[in-house]
Amino acid sequence: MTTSPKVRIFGCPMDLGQRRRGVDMGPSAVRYAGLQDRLKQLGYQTADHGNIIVPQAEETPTSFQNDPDFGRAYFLPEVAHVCELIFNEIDSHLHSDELGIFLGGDHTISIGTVSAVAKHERVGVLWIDAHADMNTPRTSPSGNIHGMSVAALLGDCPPILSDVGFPGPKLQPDQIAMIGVRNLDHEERIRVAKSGMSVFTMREVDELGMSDVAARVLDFFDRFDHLHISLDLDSCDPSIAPGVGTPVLGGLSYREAHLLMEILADSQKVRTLDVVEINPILDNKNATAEIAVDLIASLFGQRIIDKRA
Ligand SMILES: [Mn+2]
Repeated sequence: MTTSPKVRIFGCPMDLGQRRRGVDMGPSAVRYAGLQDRLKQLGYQTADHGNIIVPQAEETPTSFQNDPDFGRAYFLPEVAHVCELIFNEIDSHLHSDELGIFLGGDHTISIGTVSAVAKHERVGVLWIDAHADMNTPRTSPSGNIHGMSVAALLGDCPPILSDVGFPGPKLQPDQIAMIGVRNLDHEERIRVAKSGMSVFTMREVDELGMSDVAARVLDFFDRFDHLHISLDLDSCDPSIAPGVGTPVLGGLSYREAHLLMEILADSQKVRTLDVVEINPILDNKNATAEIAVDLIASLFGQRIIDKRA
C-alpha cells in the first residue's frame, strides 16, 4: 500500500505589503473554513506549521522610504525580514516529495514562498490575479510592496527585496504565466508588455474561454515537471469574493475559477500554492475564505464525478 501524499500548511499573516488592515487574519479564515478536513477527505496527510511571526503595524512606526533614486515603498525592511522568515521556514520543513500550501497575508509573501520553491528546481509559476504585481519602487504609484512581488522575483527590485533567500533573480520571465489580469498601472503596463511572460488578461478569458486559456497555459508550462500556483483572491469577481483589499470588477466567475483549478489538477504537476489577499474584515461571513477552500479542493483533485474509478 502506498502512503498518501503529505500537504504542509504554512500561515503567513503578512499585512505590511499594503495599507488596509485585516489581511493578516486570512490564514485563520481559511483554517476556519475547513481547509485541513477537506484535504483529509481527499486522502492527504496534513501538517499545519502554524503562523510565521509578523510584526504588528502598531509596534513599529510606519516606515516609508521615498527618494528619487530608490523610489517608494512602505514597510520595506519589515516586509523583507518577514519574507526571509517565510523562505527559511519553507526551505527547512517542506520536503521535495511533499505538497505545500502557503496562506497569506498579502501577496508579498510570495517573495518568500516562491524563492523557497525555486531554490532547488526550475518551476513554472502561474500568477492568478487581477493585477500583475510588476511594479518596482520606482514605478509604484502607491508604494505598496504587494504590487511588486513578481518584479522582485524577477530580480528587478532593489537587493533588499530581490535577494530574499539567496542573491539574484528567482525566476526568468519564461517561467511565469498570468491569468485574470485586468488592472495595470501605467508604467507597470509597459513592463509587463516588455517582459516576455505569458499573460492572459480577462479579455482572453472572455474571448477564448477558460478551457482554452488553461490548455494554453499548460502548453506553455510543458517543459516543467512542477508548478507553483499563486492565487490572489482578487482574481475572482468581487460578487463571489468580496473579502479582498483591492477588488476589481469583471473577474473570474465561480465556474471559470473552478474549471481552471480542475484542469490544473489534471496535469498532476501542481506542487505548491499561495492563497493570498483574503481580508475577513471586508468579507461577507467568511465567503471569500470558503471559496478559497473550495478552489484548493478542486486544485488538489476533488472531482464532481470521478470518471477514472
Ligand atoms: Mn496580487
